[in-house]
Parts: sequence; structure tokens; C-alpha cells
Amino acid sequence: MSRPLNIAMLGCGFMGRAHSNAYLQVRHFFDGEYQPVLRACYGREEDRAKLEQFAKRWGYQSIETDWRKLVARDDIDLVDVCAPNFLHHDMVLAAAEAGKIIVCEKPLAMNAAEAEEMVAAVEKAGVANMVSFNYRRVPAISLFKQIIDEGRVGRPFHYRAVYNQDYTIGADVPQGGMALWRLDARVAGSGVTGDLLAHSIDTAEWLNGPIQRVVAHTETFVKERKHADTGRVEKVDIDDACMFLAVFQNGSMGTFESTRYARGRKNYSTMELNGENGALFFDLEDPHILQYFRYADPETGKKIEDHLTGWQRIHVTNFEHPYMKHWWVPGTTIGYEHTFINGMADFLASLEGGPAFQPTMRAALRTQRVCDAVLDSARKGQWVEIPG
Ligand code: SOE
Repeated sequence: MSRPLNIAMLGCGFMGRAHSNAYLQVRHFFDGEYQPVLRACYGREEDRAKLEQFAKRWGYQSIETDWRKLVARDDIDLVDVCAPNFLHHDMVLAAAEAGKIIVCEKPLAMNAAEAEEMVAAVEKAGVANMVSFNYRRVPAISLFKQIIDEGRVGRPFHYRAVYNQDYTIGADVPQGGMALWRLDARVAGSGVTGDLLAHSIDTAEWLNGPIQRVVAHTETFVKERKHADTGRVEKVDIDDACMFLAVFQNGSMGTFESTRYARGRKNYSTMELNGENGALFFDLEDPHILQYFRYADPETGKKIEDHLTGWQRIHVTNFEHPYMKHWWVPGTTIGYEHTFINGMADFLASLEGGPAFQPTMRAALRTQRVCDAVLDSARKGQWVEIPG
């Protein structure tokens, strides 16, 4: 039997589209009781034309230009926060107060202090919640996790993550406004640390456990940019690039690099784990492939290295691979948007009594604490411990 789940979408940009698509598609591919209904979407009064177009394109039944009014509406079950980062805190607090189920885009908040209040609010209200760190739901990254959990990597020594783009190299790229709010620290909280490394940290902690301490260096290559809202040239306060070293609680060492100045790189995210008995490597520019190096048998610990040993490229599209039995036939591929659909399927399943969903806001608070520690370390030029 199908049960309607009435959605309020706060934000109609890139993530508003990705999440709306997930609600529309999820039941075409994953069975379940809850049927998402696109009840209403929110945008600012000054963006009304865009909001109306968004509502029409995705099939929202109504629009609101006051998000507080929308969050409080009785015909809404789930509030999805896809607005720019500075709004996450107030929107989540209001949604929790109204007793709604909450989906929040990453990063959870502008900083850990805000994130703590958000976690306290959703836990006090007892509302189900998820943070959309969508890359956990790339089948090859889920398989990365499965192979670790199967004990095939053994004692981990090194974890290496990169997340590079190149779209802000031009000094004439403005900061702020609808498209480029990620360059405005007052709206985004931070630069690549909160926007890109938050993804790398979330997957790193999921795959390799908690990070204990970090030491970081950040750089802002273009110091002033025209602001799209004010028209004035203003100081740039975000980190354009960030590199940090990490020590994980399991004793392994990590390196993380992120920049929006890596000419040629559009959304280049890689991760590698080197363990005693094996290694794994993933590259988002080759998203269906997981590379696996098998050195020893996990059962016997016996070395299996011989003249055939080498990196294995697993094409993660078979029915036995994570999520893939819901999609097409083996060998055919899925894309970026499917990571949001896979995530929504897991979240809806958790609401229906299935496995608990991760990451919740509590889990995302850890990522936020690591981001804060990275930025703090870069300011101080010294190692910083992660609290909690
Ligand atoms: C930034 O360009 C961005 O859109 C991030 O905000 C997303 O989280 C990332 O997945 C793709 O890049």
C-alpha cells in the first residue's frame, strides 16, 4: 500500500533539482510504502519567475516565498533544505520545531557551533533526518566500503583524498549571487573546505574511521572579487585551496587536497586506501570503476602475490554490486543523479523500519568539526585535535 509523503523543497537551484529528481524517480526503481508527493517549493520573492518555472518543470503543486510559512504548513511531512548554507541552521530549527522529517544538503551548517544546535533540535524533536552526502551512494564507493568491511584490506596505513575543480581561476569571476554564492564566505561559511573537502571527510571517516587530528594550510589566490549583489569589489574571505594532513584514530595517516584552481579538473575526486593485505582506489572521473589490489587472502592471511598480481579494475555494474540490481542490466552505467536517488531510497527505507540511515545530522556534525579544525589549524599553523 502506498502512503503519500508530502515534500516541501526549500531552494530551487542545483541541489533543488537533484533532490526533486530523486523524489520523482525513487519509486520507479525502488519498492517501498512512502510515495513522495511534490507539494510545494520555496524561493525568494525577487526570484519568483524562476521559482514558478522550477515548480512547473518539476511538478510542485504550489509555491511559497516565505519559507517559515511553508515549513509550518500542515500538509507538509518532509522539509528538504537545499538553500544556501547560511540558511540551513534556521530552516532546520524551524522544521524540527514543526515536527517534520528533515533532509539537509551538505555541508550541514556554516560551522560546528551551528551544527551542534541543529543536532540538539532534531534530537529533541525526535524527527528523522538525513544529510545528503551523496557520494557514499556511488556504487563503486559503497563497494569500497564493503571490501574494507569484509576484511580484505587489513591494517590501514595510508588514506589519500583529492577533490579538485577549476571554475574560479578567472579573477573576473564574481562572488555572490544565485550561481556563485559558494564564493561568498557570509553565505557559504567557507570555501573548498566546507564545499568539497566536507565530501572527502565524510567518505574518509565512513571508510577509514574517525580523524583524530589535522594540520592544514589554506590559500586565497584571488583576494578581491566583484560582488554580484552589491556590484562593489569586495575582499574574498573563502579558502580557494586547502591541503591538510590527518591522523586517523586507527593509526593510519591521511592526506587531503582540494582546490578550485586545478586547471583541467572539473569535479575530480579520488580516494585511495593502502592496507597491509590490499588497497583500493576510486576516481570520480571514472565512476563505474573500483580499483582493487589484492595482496593476501583475508581468510588465511596467506600472501597470494604471484606473476598475475596487479591492480584489478572492477566494473561496478553487476546485480551483486551495491544498488545496481535496481537499475539496468550488467555492464550498463548510471550517473551523478542516481547517487541522490539511491540515497533517497535508503532514507525512505529507514523511515519504513529498514536499516538506520547514515549520515544523520549527528554524523554530519563530526564532518563539520573536522572542517572547523582544518580551518582553525590553517589560521594557527599548528596541529588541532578533533573534539568529540
Ligand atoms: C561545487 O561546485 C559543487 O557543486 C558542490 O557544491 C557539490 O557538493 C559537489 O558535489 C559538486 O561541486
